[in-house]
Amino acid sequence: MNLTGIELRVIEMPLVAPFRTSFGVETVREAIIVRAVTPDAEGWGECVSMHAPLYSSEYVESSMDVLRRHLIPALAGAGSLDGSKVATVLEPFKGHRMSKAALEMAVLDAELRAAGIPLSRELGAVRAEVDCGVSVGIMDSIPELLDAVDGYLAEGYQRIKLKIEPGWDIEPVRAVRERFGDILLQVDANTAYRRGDARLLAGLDDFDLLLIEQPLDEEDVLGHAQLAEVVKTPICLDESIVSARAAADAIALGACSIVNIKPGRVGGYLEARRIHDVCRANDIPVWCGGMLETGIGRAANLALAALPGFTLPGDTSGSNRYYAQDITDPFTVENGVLPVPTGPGIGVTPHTDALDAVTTRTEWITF
Ligand code: SMG
Ligand code: MG
Repeated sequence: MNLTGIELRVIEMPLVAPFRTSFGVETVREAIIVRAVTPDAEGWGECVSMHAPLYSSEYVESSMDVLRRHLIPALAGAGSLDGSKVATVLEPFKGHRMSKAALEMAVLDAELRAAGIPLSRELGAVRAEVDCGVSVGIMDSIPELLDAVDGYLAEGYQRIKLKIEPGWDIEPVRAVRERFGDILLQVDANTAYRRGDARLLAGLDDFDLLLIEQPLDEEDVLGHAQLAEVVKTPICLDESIVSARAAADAIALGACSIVNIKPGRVGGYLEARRIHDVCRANDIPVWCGGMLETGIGRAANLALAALPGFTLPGDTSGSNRYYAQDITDPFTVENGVLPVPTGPGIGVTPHTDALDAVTTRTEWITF
């Protein structure tokens, strides 16, 4: 497959409500939409880096820079391309996995659309719909949190994830457990704790949580293994798992018994599938994380979440949890599930008007 060129668009989408985590408050999702143009089809990708390097080291401007200056020129010089070749061509460049993932996604989507194959089939999906959970941000008060959780449960979400940080952990978890009883409940700390917090975190064992996600620093894999000796609640890793090798190492070390898979964090959907395979071979359940994606990233995440090892509900929520107006047809949660797209490639296409309305700038790079 020969590419004609690649378009990069920076978009800004207002969130329906502020989303607060241990690393900051999001009110607008700034992201990059990638369009890979070939004579036969156009493919779409979404780069999940955020406006500031707070979740991980990447951020929108670093992604734009590395894409235009290094990654896209390397692809342009690589001759005929398909999705499976992208990671190899980009391998000499260290890091920048979210940027690489967006390019791979766009090229893979173009290839699959041209061939008429859905991404879900290409990845090995076994389900037509995906169980949905929702990630609930840190709130100003417990009553406000209980209202938010109540609303999501009424919408049918099958599990609730609470964002936690020191000072917002035991009490909100206790309040949600007491008020809503036997729901599927888990927490995510986004690296907000230190090894010395093991006793405090063990206090969460009273609440029968599915998992504690990424309590310690991204690089502190050994710390997570030590924590897992003290805390009974299963440890799930997010930020630390940047590749299939990192997953295999973390599992071997006993640092996690569950893995959150985010394609952007690991360099793409093909590496995400390899992580799924490593985890499945080790009997480690996985679930699909979220990065406040537009309908483009959401569609592809649903394809991934339909693989057999995704046995826990993910952060794949309905479009209305994020955006009043998405750039694709919205995904609507019904009976706690979202449908896996069935069309070729990622199965959705952004609406030109909606995409234009949120685009703040566009760059075109000819191959
Ligand atoms: O897409 O629903 C979503 C967000 C889910 O909590 C979520 N993501 O660490 O898992 C995580 C966070 C990272 C992004 S927070 C702005
Ligand atoms: Mg997380």
